[in-house]
Amino acid sequence: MKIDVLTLFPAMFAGPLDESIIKRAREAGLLDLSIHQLRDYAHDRHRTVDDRPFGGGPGMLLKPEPIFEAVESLASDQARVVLLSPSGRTFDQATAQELAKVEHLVLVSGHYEGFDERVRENLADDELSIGDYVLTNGALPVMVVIDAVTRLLPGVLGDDSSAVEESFSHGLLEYPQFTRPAEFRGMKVPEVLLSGNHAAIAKWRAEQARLRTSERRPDLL
Ligand code: JF5
Repeated sequence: MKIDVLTLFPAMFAGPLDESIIKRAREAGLLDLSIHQLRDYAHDRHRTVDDRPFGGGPGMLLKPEPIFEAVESLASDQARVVLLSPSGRTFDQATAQELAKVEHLVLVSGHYEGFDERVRENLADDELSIGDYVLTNGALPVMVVIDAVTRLLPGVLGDDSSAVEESFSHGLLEYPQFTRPAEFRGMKVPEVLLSGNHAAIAKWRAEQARLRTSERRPDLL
């Protein structure tokens, strides 16, 4: 998969995407990632990327011209162009799976009060939020999407981790898990997990997953 990122803060991307599984995916040629400075597509003396909103109001907006020029120069015909901002629909695992099927993604990081509406209406295919909070810019949300999508690309995860994916996809939170020692500072592992009774263990885990989900994430039930 090819991913192009448009951002005012390319330096934020050095580090998180150069470690662990994403690093290996890039080295293996499974992910071809390029980070582009949006300001490089502004051609006035000060390389202006923002301006004040028509009609007044607080803050600045990203101007349409640099974003249009950048996306038009980067996007192939089969590219999916996605904006990241708090106004998007909420990114989730199902969306990650959809995006993982696409050949080419162009991810545009929001900033300031956001995008000129014409970017949304005539350039972007989709607008995603990673949750109901406000960040200083969309670089972290872009990295979240890259991470969630890349681990779903064929060949990126080993077989062990793929199994974890399966257990998450039953739609409940994970049941409590323990490893050795069986007792640590007086804190004991539940007896059933040491019993060797596989039917009882499966029943306990199912109950615990359901209980935890109803307490923490009733919206998932
Ligand atoms: C941003 C205008 C983009 O804050 C976010 C965000 C939160 N969830 N998902 C994205 O993005 C930065 C802020 C203001 C556009």
